Amino acid sequence: MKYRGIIFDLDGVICSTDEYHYQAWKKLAEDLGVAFDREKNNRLRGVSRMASLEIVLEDYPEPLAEAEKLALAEQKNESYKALLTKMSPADLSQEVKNTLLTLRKQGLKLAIGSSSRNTPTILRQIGLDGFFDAVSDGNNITKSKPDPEVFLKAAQMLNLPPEDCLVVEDAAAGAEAGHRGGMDVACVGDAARLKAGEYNLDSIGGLLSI
Ligand code: B16
Ligand code: MG
Repeated sequence: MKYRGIIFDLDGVICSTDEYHYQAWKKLAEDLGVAFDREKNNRLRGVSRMASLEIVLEDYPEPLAEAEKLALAEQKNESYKALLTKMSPADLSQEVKNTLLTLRKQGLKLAIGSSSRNTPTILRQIGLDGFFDAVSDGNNITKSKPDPEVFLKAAQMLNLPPEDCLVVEDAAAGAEAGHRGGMDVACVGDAARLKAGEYNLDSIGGLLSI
C-alpha cells in the first residue's frame, strides 16, 4: 500500500457502539415526546454530541436554553455510558483484530480519529487500550467532523504528512472530513454504500487488498 499511516474512525469501524447511541438517543427522545427512528439515527453518525442533540430536537416544539441542552446531552451520555459497561474484548471482531495486526506487521502506523469523547472508555472496554500509535478524539478537538481537525491532529501525532495517511470511515461526515484534510478515504458500511471514498469496501478486511 502507498500509505504510511492509517487513521481509523472508532464507532462503526473498529466497533459497533452505534446501536448503543441509538438506544440512548431513543430513550431521551421518548422522555421529550419527540419522534426518533433509525433513519434519524443514521444522520448522527460521526457527528458530535451537541450537534446530534440539535438533530434530535428538530421536532421539539419550543426553543431550549443552552443550559437545558447541556443537561439533555449529559442525560443521554449517562444512559450511553451505562450501556458501554456491557462491552468487552468479545466485541472486537476477529476480522478487525486480524486486519489491525497484519497492517502493523506491514510497518504501518495506526491511529484513532474519532469524534467521541468516550473513546478512552471504549478502547479500554474492548481491550485496545495502548494499542494505537496515536489517539485523536472528541477530547482534543474544537471542531467536529466534517471539519478535518480530528484527522489532521492524528496525522500530526503520527508525525506523518496528511497525504501519507489513509482514513477509514463509516460516516459521510467522516469521509468529508478526511478529504478536507487532504487524505484519501476508505469507506465501510453507510459511507461505502454512498460511495464516499476512494475505496469503498465490503468490510474492513478489504484494507489488506489496497
Ligand atoms: P460521544 P466516531 C462518533 O464517533 C459517533 O459516530 C457519533 O454518533 C457520536 O455522536 C460522536 O462520536 C460523539 O460521541 O457522545 O461519545 O462524545 O464515529 O467519530 O468514532
Ligand atoms: Mg463512525
